[in-house]
Amino acid sequence: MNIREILEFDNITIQCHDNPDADTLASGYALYCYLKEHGKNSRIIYSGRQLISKDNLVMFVDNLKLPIEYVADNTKKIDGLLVTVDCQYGARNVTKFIADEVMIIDHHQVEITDVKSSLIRSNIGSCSTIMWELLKKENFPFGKYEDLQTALYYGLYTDTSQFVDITNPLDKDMRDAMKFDPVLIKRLMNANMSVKELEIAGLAMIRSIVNKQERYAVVKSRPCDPNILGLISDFVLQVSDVDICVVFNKLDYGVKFSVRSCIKEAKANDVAAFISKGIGSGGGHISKAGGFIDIDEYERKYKTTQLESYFCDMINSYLDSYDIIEAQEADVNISEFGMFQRKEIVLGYVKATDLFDTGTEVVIRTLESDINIGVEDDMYFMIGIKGEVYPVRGDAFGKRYTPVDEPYNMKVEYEQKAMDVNTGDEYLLLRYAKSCISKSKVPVYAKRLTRGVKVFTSWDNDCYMLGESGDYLVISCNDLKDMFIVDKEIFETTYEEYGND
Ligand SMILES: [Mn+2]
Repeated sequence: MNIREILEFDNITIQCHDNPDADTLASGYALYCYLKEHGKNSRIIYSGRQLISKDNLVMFVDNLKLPIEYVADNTKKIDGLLVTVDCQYGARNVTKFIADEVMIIDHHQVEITDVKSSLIRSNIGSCSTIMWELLKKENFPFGKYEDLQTALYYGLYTDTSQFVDITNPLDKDMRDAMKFDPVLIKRLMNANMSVKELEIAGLAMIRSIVNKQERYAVVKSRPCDPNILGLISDFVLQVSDVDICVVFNKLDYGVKFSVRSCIKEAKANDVAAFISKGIGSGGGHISKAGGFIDIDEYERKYKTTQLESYFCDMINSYLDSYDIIEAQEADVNISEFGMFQRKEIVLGYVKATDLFDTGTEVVIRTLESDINIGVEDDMYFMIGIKGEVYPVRGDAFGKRYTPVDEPYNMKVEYEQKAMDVNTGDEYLLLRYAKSCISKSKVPVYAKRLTRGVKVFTSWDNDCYMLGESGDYLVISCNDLKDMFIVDKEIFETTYEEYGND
């Protein structure tokens, strides 16, 4: 779907989901501004049983002068094009209007498949982010629309529990690019909770389940704005018997949950991914994360199991599923390992000082994560076969790789970039990357994991590397303390049995 298609219509109606939130309002407003810029008139509507009443949303609509209309009667046909934003035409959470043509722009799980003009990107944190990218591609003059930047920023903020649940780099790009009104954003952030939600939070905490033995808590809340879940879990994590906390509630379209962890043996984002595996999505940061469970998938798999028991079972199972290895102290039985060597593979590289001065603080953004690093002389940014980027320092580059004078190309979902933290200058790494061939025939010990493992490596004792069953534990033959996890797919394409020429 191309956003330009919309310009072919003369009558355009933008519809937000019922009981609108900031993300659907901001997305609708973005499309409205785009059409206005192209001299088109459009209207933004919503329907459903309730008028917008939450303080932060009323403030949002009033301050940004959002031209939104409430349409209670859905029996009148809509002339021209109807675009549903942050929701899917025909889905439960949006009142259905009959229209000549229909289009969908959304970021939830795909629910509706019979609308041809659909752009649904389920791995993006907010629909505001999708709108931002669509408009950016059309060279939309964001500078002329400061209110819109504030709206999109707040749309992402509320949809990702205050940026905590962000996993996609595109969301980070939007967050970093918006020149928002700090005074309004601060007021909105402090009008987050209604008195009713304060009560809901209090009641939820009274009924929390605490497992003192395993040191976790599970809290069920009545329906409320999803970001209230994060506030409750921040609070409950401060209980001395609690190291991991999960707070959840059931909404019309699924179960939202928030995860907090204060121990290095369990990353909150891993716990969130574990809980939602196969039936939803979850992720975020090491200490704060969140996720979503699709209620239909859940019921198909777990029938009538109470959600409280499900969450407790999943946390117990998570805590049981991984062995923990401290590389510094580990005494590994090498006889269970095979000997392997790296194959000659082509990788990409960029010499860091070709882009930045020595000492520059840089963030490298990839699909997987943000890496903060200080540029050193003789530092190279390596681009691996799955698009991962990692630094190689000192003389290691010359020892391990032979440069070839060819550009390096690969297909990626998100183009990795390096950004100067202070100036904001950014470089898409693939545009500068050249090829090199790994020449290491140095043997390593490796073993296929039959169970999950968390390895605290000798160079990072605070943050484990996670290995699932099927991945490989690799140990340097020269240094038995030098051990790490290699992803199954990467291992099988980049390693071979030792002695193979
Ligand atoms: Mn949304």
